Amino acid sequence: MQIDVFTLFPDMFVGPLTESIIARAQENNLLTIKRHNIRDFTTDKHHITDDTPYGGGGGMIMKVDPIAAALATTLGDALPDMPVILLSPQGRVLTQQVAQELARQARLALICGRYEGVDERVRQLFVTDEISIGDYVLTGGELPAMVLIDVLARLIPGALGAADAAENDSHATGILEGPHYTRPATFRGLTVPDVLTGGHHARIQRWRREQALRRTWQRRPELLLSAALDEADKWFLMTLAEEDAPPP
Ligand code: 4GX
Repeated sequence: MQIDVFTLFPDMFVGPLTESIIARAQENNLLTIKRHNIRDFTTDKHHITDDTPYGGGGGMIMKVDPIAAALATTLGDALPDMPVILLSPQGRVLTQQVAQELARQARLALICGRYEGVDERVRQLFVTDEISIGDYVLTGGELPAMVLIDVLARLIPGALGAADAAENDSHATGILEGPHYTRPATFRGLTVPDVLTGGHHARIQRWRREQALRRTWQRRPELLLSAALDEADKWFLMTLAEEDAPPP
């Protein structure tokens, strides 16, 4: 997968994308991330990338012409038929399902806005999809772009180690994960549940499933409405409904 990022702050991407799984995916040529500084595509003496809004009011708007030049120069013939994603609070909210849909693409362009946003003609001419990482306000689209890259990177076949497969993730399965333990067996008087040290694989599997269902019922009950549940899951949830009151 190749991701072209258009930003006024390309250096922000260095740390998060040069460590761990994303670094390894790039070294193994599973992922290529190209950063483009929108300011490099200005043609005026002062390299201006923003301007005041028509109609007045506060704030600054990113100009369309540097963004247009950056996209045309960098993407060239690929531009008309590749996804161009604007990160913004007005976009559809990123979920694991949205990520799985985007992960099918071989190439993506991400536009990171700053200030009050971008001239509407950026959307009209270039943007094919608009994504929000959640309902809160950030200072720019760079962190959202990095979140999206991170989510996509671990969905690329071969990017994760054999141990962690993306299929078993919380949110890929539709419910939350339950508790995990590793050594030591006792820490500050807190012990590992006996079932996990008993070596009975089927019992361990069932216990983990029930812990996951209990945690989902307690913390995110709405997820259970769309989760894939079998008869055993439903029976277990019936017993929970009697003991634990769901949150308001
Ligand atoms: N999920 N922000 C973008 C400027 C902006 C506004 C409109 C383009 C269009 C955000 C989020 C987010 C703040 C990043 C406003 N750029 N982006 N920025 N939440 O809050 O994606």
